[in-house]
Amino acid sequence: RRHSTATSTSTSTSTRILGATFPTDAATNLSASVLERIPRRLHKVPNHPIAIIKERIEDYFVKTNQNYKIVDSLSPAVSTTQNFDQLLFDKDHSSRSPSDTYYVNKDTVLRTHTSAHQSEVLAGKQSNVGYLLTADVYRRDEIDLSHYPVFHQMEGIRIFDRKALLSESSADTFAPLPKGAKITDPTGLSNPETNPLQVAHAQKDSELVALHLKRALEGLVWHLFGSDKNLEIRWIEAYFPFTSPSWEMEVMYQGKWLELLGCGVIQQKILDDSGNPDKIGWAFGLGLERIAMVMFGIPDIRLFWSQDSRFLSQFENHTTKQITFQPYSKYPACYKDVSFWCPDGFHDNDMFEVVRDMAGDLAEDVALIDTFKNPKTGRTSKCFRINYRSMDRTLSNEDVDIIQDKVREEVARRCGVELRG
Ligand code: FA5
Ligand code: MG
Repeated sequence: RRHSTATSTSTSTSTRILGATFPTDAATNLSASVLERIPRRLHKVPNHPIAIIKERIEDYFVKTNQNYKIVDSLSPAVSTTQNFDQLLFDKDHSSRSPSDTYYVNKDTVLRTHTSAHQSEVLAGKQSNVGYLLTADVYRRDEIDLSHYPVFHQMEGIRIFDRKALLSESSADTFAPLPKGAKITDPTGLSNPETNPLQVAHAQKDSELVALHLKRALEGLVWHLFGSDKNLEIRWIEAYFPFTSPSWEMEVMYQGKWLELLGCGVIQQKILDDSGNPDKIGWAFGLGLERIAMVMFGIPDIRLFWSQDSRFLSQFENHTTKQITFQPYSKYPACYKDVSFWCPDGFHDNDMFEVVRDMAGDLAEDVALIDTFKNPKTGRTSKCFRINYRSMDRTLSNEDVDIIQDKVREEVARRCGVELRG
């Protein structure tokens, strides 16, 4: 595995992340393009669309109960114990794979979700009702208009005293939903086969918590999108190792169902292990980019990282007017293909990462357009099409050729592929 050497704060034996030093080892798979994003903390940049959505969600929850604790400054470097084990992920769960997760070293990862902080914040007890935690999260993933290796999540947790569940849960004040609100929920409050209650929970307690959770999140969506009279939302069953029962909420956006969040009743073991055996509660995790793209009509996830005032200035008056993003340009795109024979263990995400490092935000999309297996040798060849487009200038064919050559060289060097043609 390669080491991170590309920022001034990294050497081949250690990496600095927000002032802390971590030794690197054979598990390290950080890339320069990802390390550069860590100090940006878009959720704390005034008038940035990610920060605007964060504040609107915080306002809503603090109105339902003023005791939520706000957390938004934790480092993204967390232990594998925090990111996976404390959340009851199996030892061989696929999201632990280095093709999906950035490893700082074998024991430390860049958090893949805000849930990584559940045990530590719950053990801290600074708030006895719950918290709202916003952070940048990191995943090795595909490249297109709605996927980026760094994005932002908000995690919400609400816990109740098990003995006072009824009174504590009814003390929260939810704004009524508008008449005619279009909400579809075929999932109910649990399903013994596909979405079970926990053995640790009485049915009526789990149902009360689930009802409170769904009511809180339906109210949230109407708080955020209430001016859209055609808004439609639906609930579907989901699975997470750290909640049961679990759900996802989707909204209808541009003719398709788009997943906004995952949620559920917190696994009692997590509350027990963090010193809260007398509590019961719910958790949700939502994607802030997803909401901002729907709410402001932002068409491309790369735009959130733009420092161009033609992007940022459009959000300055957000408290006084409703904002619809006006695209300021769509410069021409240029695509280039690269084909190669894959070695054993090659993962498409390894290729995507090379493109991120060599092309940065000039890569708009990378698509696998052809796979061929040679019947005689058993070797597999893949062809990827990289679509290049700048958000602020026209790229010349020569500019793109230079980047494409670097991509070819680097995918051969790092991934050990054999280039064709
Ligand atoms: C999680 O990350 C869970 N931790 C959520 C959770 C928290 C469930 C607490 C239960 C209790 P998931 O991987 O589905 O789940 O991501 C949650 C949300 O993050 C998604 O619904 C989506 O809005 C957003 N999201 C996920 N992947 C991406 C991505 N590549 N780009 C942008 N947003 C994403
Ligand atoms: Mg999901």
